[in-house]
Amino acid sequence: MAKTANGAGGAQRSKQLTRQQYLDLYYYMRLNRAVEDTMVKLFRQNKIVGGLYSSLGQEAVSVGTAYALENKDWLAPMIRNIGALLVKGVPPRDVFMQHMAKYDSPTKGKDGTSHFGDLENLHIVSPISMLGDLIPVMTGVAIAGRYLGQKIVAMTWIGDGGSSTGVFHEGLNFAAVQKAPFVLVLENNQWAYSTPVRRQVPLDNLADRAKAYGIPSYTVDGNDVVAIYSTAKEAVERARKGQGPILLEVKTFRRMGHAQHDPAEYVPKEMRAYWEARDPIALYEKFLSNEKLLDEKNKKEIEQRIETLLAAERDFAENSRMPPPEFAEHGVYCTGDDCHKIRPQWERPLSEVTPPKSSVVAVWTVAGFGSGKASGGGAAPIHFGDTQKASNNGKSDSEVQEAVAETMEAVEAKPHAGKSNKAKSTVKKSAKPVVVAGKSKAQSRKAGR
Ligand SMILES: Cc1ncc(C[n+]2csc(CCOP(=O)(O)OP(=O)(O)O)c2C)c(N)n1
Ligand SMILES: [Mg+2]
Repeated sequence: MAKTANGAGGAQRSKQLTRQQYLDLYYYMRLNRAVEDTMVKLFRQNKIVGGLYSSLGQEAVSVGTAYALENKDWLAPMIRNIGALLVKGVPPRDVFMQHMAKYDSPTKGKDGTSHFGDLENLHIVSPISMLGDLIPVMTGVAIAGRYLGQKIVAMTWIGDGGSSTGVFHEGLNFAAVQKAPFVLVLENNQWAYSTPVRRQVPLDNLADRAKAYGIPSYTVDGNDVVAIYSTAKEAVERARKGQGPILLEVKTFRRMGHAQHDPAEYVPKEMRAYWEARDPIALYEKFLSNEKLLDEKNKKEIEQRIETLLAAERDFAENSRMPPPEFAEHGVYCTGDDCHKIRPQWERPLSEVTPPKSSVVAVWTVAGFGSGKASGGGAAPIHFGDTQKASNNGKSDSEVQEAVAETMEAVEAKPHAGKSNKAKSTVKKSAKPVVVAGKSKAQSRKAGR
């Protein structure tokens, strides 16, 4: 599949990569796969604490896009972007320890998946589990960089499923209107959990979503690392020049289930076979050897280098201790002396649960709300599970009802500052709601009672 530019002024020839850069792309894809293979083994040995998501067959996406960034640029990975972390400089041991919840991990064992970042050095924002939320966050990072005159670009990834969230659209619109130096990679791997993409989006190309925001987009073969790199590089340079954000759709395939627990039996065999025959690493090896950039000897050297590195990184991770139990109370909520003496106060004062004064008279009321009465006539529960008789702050039930009626009268008598006469008369004309045990009188009338 060729790269298609959608509204960016036509696809341009990519800048030529040096031999070393071609080999870097190969190294990082192989490293990405080997790191994840190692983690699958750790998972089967019950050493992985959290969820384990696979990017098998999607390595070209993470590596090709992140490789287009400079050191000063920012990225925020999603669950299938371990390759991007490796390119940015995260050592494999951090990825292992993070998933094993070890004390030396970036979050010191507080998280068992990939919720970690590095704001100081590597410029990585931690993933946010709520799909799409990284889009406005990274737009903010991009705008902040521009404000500070840093000429940085921010990048994040979103799945085909995640591209249907509201925040995807809000975030991309915001990025577009702000002309943020931001690149969004839409990783279309054909599945969102067990939902095929055609069942959730009526578009052939998800890149078309960009049209709604007046920004350019590209559709690119997600298993061709050179096409991805060269397209991402164009997008990054364009964003850096101040020409605004770009959406980059990469079409690929999720070869494993959503996570380790999911055998993905819902995926048609033919579909799997089609994509397995297009393995991005095998395709790239073929390209490199055709171009005489890689021979068997180089390949062996790279394999050896990765094997040696990961053996050491895995050893380090396995030998790291688990966090001490008392560490559980550190870094959460607050660290002051009285922190952990805080006790919840479930009981709420009546004023807090009484409807606020409003210039708009309610046309219906929730039975018992603010009156201390539940619809059955008993004490209204203030919190779920709290069925004890409420004390109503020392007031009897009839006193409470009087207080509510007084409040409503006060609302009606109140001059409506800033409102037109018309608005005032509307309020005056409307029926005064009288709270009865079950429904307001207005509701009772409507119900014909
Ligand atoms: C807003 C939101 N809704 C639902 C979820 C639960 N969830 C996590 S991953 C996932 C599927 C995501 O599919 P897709 O965006 O295509 O990414 P992929 O897993 O294919 O990489 C869902 C529904 C979530 N994390 N956030
Ligand atoms: Mg998907």
